[in-house]
Amino acid sequence: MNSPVMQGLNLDVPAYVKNARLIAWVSDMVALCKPEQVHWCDGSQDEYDRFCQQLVDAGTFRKLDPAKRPGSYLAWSDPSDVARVEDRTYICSQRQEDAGPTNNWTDPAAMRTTLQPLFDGCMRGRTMYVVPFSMGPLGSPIAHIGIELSDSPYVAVNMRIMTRMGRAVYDVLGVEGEFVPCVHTVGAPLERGQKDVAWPCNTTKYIVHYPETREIWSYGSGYGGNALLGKKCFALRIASTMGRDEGWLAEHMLILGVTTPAGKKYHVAAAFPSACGKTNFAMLIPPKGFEGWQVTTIGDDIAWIKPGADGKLYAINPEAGYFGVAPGTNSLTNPNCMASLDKNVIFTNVALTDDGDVWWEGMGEAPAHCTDWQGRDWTPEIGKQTGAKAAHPNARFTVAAINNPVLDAAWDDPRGVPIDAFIFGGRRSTTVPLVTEARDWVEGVYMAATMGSETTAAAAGQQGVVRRDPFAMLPFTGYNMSDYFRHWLALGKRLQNSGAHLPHIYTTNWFRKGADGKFVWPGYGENMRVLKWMIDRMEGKAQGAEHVFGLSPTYEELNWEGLDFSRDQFDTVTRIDHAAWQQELQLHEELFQQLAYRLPQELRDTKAKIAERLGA
Ligand code: SAT
Ligand code: MN
Repeated sequence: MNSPVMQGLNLDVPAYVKNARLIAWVSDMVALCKPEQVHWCDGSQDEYDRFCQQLVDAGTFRKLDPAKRPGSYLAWSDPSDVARVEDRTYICSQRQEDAGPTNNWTDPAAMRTTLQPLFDGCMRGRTMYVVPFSMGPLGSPIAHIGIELSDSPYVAVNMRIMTRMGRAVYDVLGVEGEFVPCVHTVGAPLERGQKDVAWPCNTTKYIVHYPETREIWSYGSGYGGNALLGKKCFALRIASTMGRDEGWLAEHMLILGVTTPAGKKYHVAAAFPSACGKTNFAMLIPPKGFEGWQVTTIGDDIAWIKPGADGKLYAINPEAGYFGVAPGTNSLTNPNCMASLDKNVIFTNVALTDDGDVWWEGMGEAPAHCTDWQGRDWTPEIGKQTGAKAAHPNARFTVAAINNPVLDAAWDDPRGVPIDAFIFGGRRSTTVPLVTEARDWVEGVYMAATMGSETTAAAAGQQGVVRRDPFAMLPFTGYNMSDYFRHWLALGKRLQNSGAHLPHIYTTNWFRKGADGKFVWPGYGENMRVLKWMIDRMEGKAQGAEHVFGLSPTYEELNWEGLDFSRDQFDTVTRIDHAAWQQELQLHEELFQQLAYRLPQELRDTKAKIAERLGA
């Protein structure tokens, strides 16, 4: 009745905002969500500091010890709001077949009807933050603009780290520029005089995408990819449909640069499922035996890739920061990451030490006492007895890319970097060898399409179950998965026909286990050995050995200097067990049946060839 809007809430549009479509949309959303006020974010340091102080005052943030973690904060979420909610994530295309069998689909009109009453008044008593952001270097031909309206200041400060956020976006947007509208609410309106909680959210959650109109509507969660809408929602689900329509790729890939001792530089884009060490691989430190090699980071999670005029594929990192998994990160597994976290970090759901710093499982020696992510006393003894973790397994850090000591000089280059190879990495304790090179583009697409993975903590639900995760994009492809495979095949064909030299395609599996149930491959920096073999292949220095579905290195072809890894161990991580592969092909068949509608014939043919070789 007495909502500020009805009283004529002044939108207070800053003079530098000139986009009529944007102003009209904000005005509509204000009328719908009925916030108490509107704040147009300028992205300044001063604004960031004020928001952080406000979050401290509200009990959402704790300021960490300024000597130990300068400029850093810790947030603990509601225990029910700790990860992406895939079963509440929707692709609402006009036709169900355009969402395909791997996405939750609802008719867009029906979904709008469902969401309307939820969003009506959802921001009452709160501020609506208008967050302008560029995914990718400002003004890059590969970049795109989004505007997120959110009632969460936690989202506003995280978006400032994760994207190029602020005033300059409006200069690029101009009067007529295009943007992806993203509306986010925690779904917890405040009645007059009602006291807020530290982590407002709602038990009802909806993460909704309308691919045709390129809109994102998110309701009820304040966590990660549910709420930072530039990330999985825009940069993968919506962008993948933009890429399908416009002839480019939006992929769940890190991008790294490798410089050889001879000074030659390669760029690799690698897809791994969430929480499978992408950040570690992107910041890899070459081990002993690799003097003169250097790995530099362009991105750690998402790549936007467009064909250039020269027929090469150019990639940018649409993000400007890292939202990485904290547990397991330490100065042995990822020293560069630890160095990145020494200042100006937002931690979420890690433990608080008694001296005002943070701790998580796998960081190093446990403190004698700390406060766990739910605010309870935690000691190693309590952990042992109750199994309680000090940090949530999906606890995260948010940090700017510029904190990374091995940030690539071209990470912010609007032209992007030319991709020489793609890597698709599954997480499998059996069957899939350490590394395989596809003999051609179609075989590579087949490998990526049939990738399997054991599930991780990045999504709510059961962990450790094998599911097919094509291209590590199962939760992120915003349209029909078979059409997505077609898109990859068509792009390859188009580039090949134009005479371009296509990137090599590899699959890796760092996660094979031995009879004792332990990982056999040491991983982390040692992955450099595999990376070097790939480069040797590109330089024609390694032959590899062909097998039923590709080509893998011989023991002799890897540089073992500085690592004690026996021929037997190598055999354990590379052996191709024909019986296991017969079963694996059964699982590929199950996937192909699920995706039968519009599944490209080339993939069926490739499978038939593998089956034939296996049978022979
Ligand atoms: O989607 S999140 O950014 O919350 C985490 C992930 O899946 O990598
Ligand atoms: Mn990810």
